[in-house]
Amino acid sequence: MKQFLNFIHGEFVATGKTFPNRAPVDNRVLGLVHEAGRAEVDAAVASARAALKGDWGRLSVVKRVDMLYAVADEINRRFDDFLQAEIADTGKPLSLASHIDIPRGAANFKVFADIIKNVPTESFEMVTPDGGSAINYGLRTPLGVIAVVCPWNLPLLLMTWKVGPALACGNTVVVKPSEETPATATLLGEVMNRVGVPPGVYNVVHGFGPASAGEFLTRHPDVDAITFTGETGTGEAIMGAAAKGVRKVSFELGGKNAGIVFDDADFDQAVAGITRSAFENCGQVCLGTERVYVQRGVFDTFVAALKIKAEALKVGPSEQAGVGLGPLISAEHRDKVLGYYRKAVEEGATVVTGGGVPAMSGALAEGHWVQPTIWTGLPESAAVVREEIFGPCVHIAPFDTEEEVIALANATDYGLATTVWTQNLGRAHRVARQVEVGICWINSWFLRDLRTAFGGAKASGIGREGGVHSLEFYTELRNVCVKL
Ligand code: NAD
Ligand code: 6OD
Repeated sequence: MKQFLNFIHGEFVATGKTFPNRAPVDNRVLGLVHEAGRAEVDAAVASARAALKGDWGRLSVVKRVDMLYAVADEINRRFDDFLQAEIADTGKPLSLASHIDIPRGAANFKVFADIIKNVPTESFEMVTPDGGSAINYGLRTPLGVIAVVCPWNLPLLLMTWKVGPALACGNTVVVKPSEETPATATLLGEVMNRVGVPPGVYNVVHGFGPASAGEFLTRHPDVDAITFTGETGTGEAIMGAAAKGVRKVSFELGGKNAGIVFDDADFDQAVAGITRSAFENCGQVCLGTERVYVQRGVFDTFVAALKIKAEALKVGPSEQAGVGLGPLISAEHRDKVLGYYRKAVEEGATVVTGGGVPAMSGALAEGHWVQPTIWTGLPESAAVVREEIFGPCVHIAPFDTEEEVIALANATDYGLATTVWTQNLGRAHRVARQVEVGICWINSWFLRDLRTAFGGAKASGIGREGGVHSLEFYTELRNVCVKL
């Protein structure tokens, strides 16, 4: 039986306590995860602290950058190992993991290595009271030991999105992957050792949130900052932990994202775009669209076209040719999503398509499958229109005017992302200015330039990462004033 071990001070560490890691496609046990207790979390944090004061802390930026390039190259050399680990843990289609998850896992190291090498700090010259002068310049110093707490939907991508810049800035990290997806974070430990990253720079502790590794780590007094991706409620708990010691936080949280389709949109492009934003990764993308608003003139044709697309999605295991939809991550999550499917009907929805569980044969019948689902006819107050479901489902409602749809899109506590479909340039810019979100895509979705600001407004997050914004979070900016 495969063992998923903690990675502490460059070594793989077993503990006396394990829990099973299950495959979403058929619920079989993939291996046993060794849960870290307080002792392992203490050891990981102490090792990370020591590395800051040791070889890693003394490394020049140029050498650090070379090492991060080597990490990226080694991920690419072991591409298939990462791919197999990720699809086993998540059940997502191989085509998706091989085009997005694993390449981004490598790119997250290269991009931030380039940014730390190339982005300057500020400098000001001043006249001093004695008529002389002084210069000021900014110096970026590492924050220290960073706790990185991750979700299960894009495990390698979202973890390295934080580990890449944290290490580029000279910090050390202790990662707590999701209990559902321990594999790729563990595998990255092998990569770190292979390319010579000093022990303690990258550590992994496995386990759950409350009363487990997640809480032990985020409450640890020797952790300097916490970067977290996950549910808004978990963010609230972690923020409470971070208050003790006034630690810095960066939060990427939940969403209830709107898709807006105007009647002047390129219709086929809009249908294809919303198909992706609603159903990719089986709807388990924080940026995904769960509320679609379509201008009344094209409403009926849009609903019919999206129905055809949803019904054409092939549901199946990762490696089967043509598969577009995998399972949900766990039995618990499937039950939650199916609970919303029932609630939609109770609240009076018209089920355009889906709403249940697809028939799967053999061992796959034990997997966590649900049908891609489209509803219409619900009021804005309905639970499935208000609450984040994180499944392959959308509610579609008609609208008449630009002002009306902006108000509808903004009528939520969340503020992560919006996708807007229109060929009217002026309208596109007007809407982008008024939607209360961190990311607004026009005629596109999940198109990523890693130099840009990424994060959520309102209950969808605190802070921005990406490009210089990551440097702002992962460093302490010191002003040095030199009297000349
Ligand atoms: P989650 O909040 O349940 O868990 C995320 C991580 O936090 C896991 O590693 C978990 O073990 C840990 N955790 C849970 N409770 C904790 C606690 N009290 N203290 C410390 N750690 C704790 O989220 P999830 O179910 O893994 O992921 C799905 C959620 O993540 C959705 O809400 C989704 O919108 C959100 N998400 C947001 C983004 C973004 O960029 N905004 C990206 C991906 C996912
Ligand atoms: O692309 C990224 O950098 C990113 N953080 C994506 C988040 C996706 C959420 O599920």
